[in-house]
Amino acid sequence: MTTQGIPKAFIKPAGHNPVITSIYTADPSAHVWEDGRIYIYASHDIDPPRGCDLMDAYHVFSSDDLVNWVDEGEILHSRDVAWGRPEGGFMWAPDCAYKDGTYYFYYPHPSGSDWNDTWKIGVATSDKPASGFVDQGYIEGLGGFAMIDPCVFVDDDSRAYMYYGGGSKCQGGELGEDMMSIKGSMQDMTGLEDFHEAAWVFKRGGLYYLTYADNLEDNNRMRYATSRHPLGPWTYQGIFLEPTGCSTTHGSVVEYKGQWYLFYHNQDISGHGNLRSVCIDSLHFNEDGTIQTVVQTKSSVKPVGEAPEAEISAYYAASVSTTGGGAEVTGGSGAEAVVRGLDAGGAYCEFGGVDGGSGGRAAMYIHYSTDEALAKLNLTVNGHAYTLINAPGTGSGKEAVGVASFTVRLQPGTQNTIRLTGGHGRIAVGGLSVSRFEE
Ligand code: FUB
Repeated sequence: MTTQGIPKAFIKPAGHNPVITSIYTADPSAHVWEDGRIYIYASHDIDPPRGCDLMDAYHVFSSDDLVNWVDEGEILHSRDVAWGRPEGGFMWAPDCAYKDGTYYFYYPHPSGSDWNDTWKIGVATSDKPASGFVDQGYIEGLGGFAMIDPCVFVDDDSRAYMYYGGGSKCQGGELGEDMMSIKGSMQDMTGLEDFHEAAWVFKRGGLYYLTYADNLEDNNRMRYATSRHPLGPWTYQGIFLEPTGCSTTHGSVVEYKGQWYLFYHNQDISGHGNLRSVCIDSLHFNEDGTIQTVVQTKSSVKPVGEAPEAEISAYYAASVSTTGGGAEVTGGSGAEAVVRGLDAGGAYCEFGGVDGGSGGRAAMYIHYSTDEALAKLNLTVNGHAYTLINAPGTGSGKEAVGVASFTVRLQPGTQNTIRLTGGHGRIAVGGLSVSRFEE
């Protein structure tokens, strides 16, 4: 094992859509918090896909420049929800709000095996934006229809409003001071045309906007309506995101560093409607406050400001001693060494003695190359198998210029073992950078 030759931080030269590539993420709710960073709260599609029922957990991603995103790790899993569906899964589109030092994470989840009739809005809280969330139960007294896709909007006067809905019905109501109860009752949001799901509310220049997915079969679009009051009545305004190629659509509109953006998902990496990926594009308003149709780009948005380089705690280079089960090392014994043959059964690349510091979250940056359009790796940490990690194509060059990242929890000390096995396609692994989070 070596900690020599730590590669320079891997800043992407320009933006790309999708912006999150290492795992499949959907339903992005973006927020700018007091630390000036922007955070995406996303749901997680499970590979291989099987509908939306297996969606098991949420990840948070943060950025200073909209181009370089840090996977902050998993913040809540269905197994952490004591009141939840016994079989787990169904961790659908979430949102997060901040009030008086506490982050409130809202997520839809069924409380029973009969998932479609038992939706609840769960709440988990933390004093940090991207870790430490603990489930607090669900909001009592709601029910009666598909209560999915909660969105919480906190107004300038600190009053907070919750919206949710699926199956053509959208409701909104004011949250109590505790952010976990409803003042009065939820009411129907009127004036929306062809509402399907994915409500999102924001405010600009005194005008409230409610965006949502419509019902266009297998090709949902995003529509919006406006109002002078956070709970409507709403005036329908039109479509502002045409089909993305994915059967579902879901997004959030946010201002960051003086410009407006739409966060949404598509299926460009996978070609599969249940393996979605988060994208960002610019959003522009007309002088009368209406929204221009968002242009979906491959290049995403330009970086806004400087992003600090990733701080790498240690780098573990691939070598003969990291190789097993029939995998082989090529490229010599130095920084150019790569482990190949991981696509063969039983082959692996294993980094032992990985330093977890005092224990806790650490980002794994896997340096790789692949001439496949999309290769995949299995990541196992201390015997625990995580999700498949995507490794998008890097071309036929031999250098490990690709970086796939995933944040896990490490044990304190140097007894951590990270094992990579093939998940799909030819892939060469050059090394592993580990970046521990300061908790
Ligand atoms: O991701 C699961 C569901 O698909 C969401 O709750 C909907 O908005 C749709 O994106």
